[in-house]
Amino acid sequence: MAEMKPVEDVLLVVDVQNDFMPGGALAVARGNEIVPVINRLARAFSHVVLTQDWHPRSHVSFAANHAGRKPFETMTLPYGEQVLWPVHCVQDTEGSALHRKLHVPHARLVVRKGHHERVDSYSAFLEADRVTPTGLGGYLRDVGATRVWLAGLATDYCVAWSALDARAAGFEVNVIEDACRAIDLNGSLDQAWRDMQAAGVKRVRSEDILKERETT
Ligand code: VGL
Ligand code: ZN
Repeated sequence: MAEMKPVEDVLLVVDVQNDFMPGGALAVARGNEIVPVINRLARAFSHVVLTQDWHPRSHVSFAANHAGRKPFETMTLPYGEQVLWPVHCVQDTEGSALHRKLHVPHARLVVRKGHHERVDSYSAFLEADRVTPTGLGGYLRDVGATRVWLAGLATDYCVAWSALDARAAGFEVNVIEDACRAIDLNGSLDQAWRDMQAAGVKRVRSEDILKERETT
């Protein structure tokens, strides 16, 4: 019989970057409200991983790189349907920087995704071609992680895709709903929660985790 492995928790903080904040290039409504929630959650986890959306300026997901296309339209690319976004999270710009009030000094790893010019990556695990790994799955297996807790932006894109891929990779997955905010484009938020529920992703609230994990 296989040996029982102890539960190893990792908090995965997705894309808490300036361009996703109110006033940013791809603003998520009330995205700023999650920063203090995440700071508090992070203190209850010894293992935290951050992600950054990290695009070259020539990135295929930017409407501006397709003649006659506008942001929030969709376009068929070799790997499937792609939403065309405003230019956002360009590598090493103010917009791609983490929110300056995000305070997670003990974060162990920052995963940058969406760096391939021709392929987007909402998921922190697999790029949008659905075959190219970012390496995060291997990292989490290597460090013995068994359970992943997700927070960040946006619920219905990068958080949901990461949650689904984490499940597919065999992790137990919880999305902390009040530590996330959504873009909600054409019903994408409802769809994301349906998909996550169907995949066995649990929907939890930060107060429940903090009650259990915070010591005085
Ligand atoms: C995201 C759209 C485009 C996200 C990133 O972080 O959810 N959404 N790039
Ligand atoms: Zn992006």
